[in-house]
Amino acid sequence: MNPTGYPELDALLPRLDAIATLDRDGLEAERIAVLGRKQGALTATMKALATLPPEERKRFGAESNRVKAAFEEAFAAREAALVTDVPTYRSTDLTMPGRGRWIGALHPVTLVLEEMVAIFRELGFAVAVGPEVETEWYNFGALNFPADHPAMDMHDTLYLTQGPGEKVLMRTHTSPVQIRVMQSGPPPYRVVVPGMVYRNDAWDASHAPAFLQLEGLAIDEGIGFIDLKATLSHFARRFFGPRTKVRLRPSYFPFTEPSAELDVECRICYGSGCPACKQTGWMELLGCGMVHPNVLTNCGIDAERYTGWAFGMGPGRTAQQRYGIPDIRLLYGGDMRFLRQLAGREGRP
Ligand code: 2NL
Repeated sequence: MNPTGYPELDALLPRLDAIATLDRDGLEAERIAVLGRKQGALTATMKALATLPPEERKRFGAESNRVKAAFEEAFAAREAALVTDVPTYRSTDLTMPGRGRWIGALHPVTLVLEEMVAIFRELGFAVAVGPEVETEWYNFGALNFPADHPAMDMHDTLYLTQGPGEKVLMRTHTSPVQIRVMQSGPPPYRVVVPGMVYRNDAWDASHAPAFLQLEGLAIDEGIGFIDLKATLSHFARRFFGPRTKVRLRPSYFPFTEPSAELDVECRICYGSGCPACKQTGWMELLGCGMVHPNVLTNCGIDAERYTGWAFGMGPGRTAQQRYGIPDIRLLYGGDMRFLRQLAGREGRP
């Protein structure tokens, strides 16, 4: 707009040009600052009109009205521009899918553990848990370990105390919990025990110093090896599928006699041989056996009257087998790109 020749009016003209740069809030503030009825800069100037001589009043009035009209036009133009420039209902694509958000998920090993526990719960097993710090007696002594068994070496076990008195250690298996169950009252017992166990092992492709274990125990009158075989074969087929081949091999543990290992047909190659099963066609699922009478006696149970079986397995190892994971560190390394592939449905965006 051209100058009016009136300094009071011309002083306002730079603000006219600046209107095109204002945002929504700035625009409203400027409208009040210039045209506001009480404090507006232009309004104040126009109020001076009354004090002027008549012909001056006419010319100044006309110029003031031109300035006012120019401001009103500029405010209206800027308001219209703001409506169409910023993303509003006009420019927003309402059909665009929302952004996916990772809300977290259970770890694949936790999912496998929960599946395993659910199968035993179907069969009437209860779940028991207990301390991760144990005495030497609960971890080894009660379980019929001979006094010089290599598992008790500093090399294999994380001891928390040294010197005289009973040693305290990180449990190397969850068996101490079953010992506590057996001490808590007379049989029958049918329990599974999930939990973390600790070994003095360095990380490598097949070892972690802390890992999950699931052990189980069934003690009653008249329980035999056939109950072990039937229950654990059922478990393997419920977990891996109804046509999964299983086999039992003789083994040795100090706390069971006889002892066995249960293998399932390799889930990767289905028996033809592959790196995951080291070309054998079989994968070791768990260790098991009839609870040694000495263990029952150690817990105050009449080993003439009661018999039973126990097992132990590693859900982390099982998860490796199921998904064909070559290195255990992939499961515990925290690389979300890897873990997301195996995460449960609830974790997906
Ligand atoms: C394995 C397999 C096993 C047990 C754990 C157990 C517990 C009590 C009594 C008898 Cl209280 N047995 N647990 C039995 C057999 C195998 O673990 O591979 N362990 C290294």
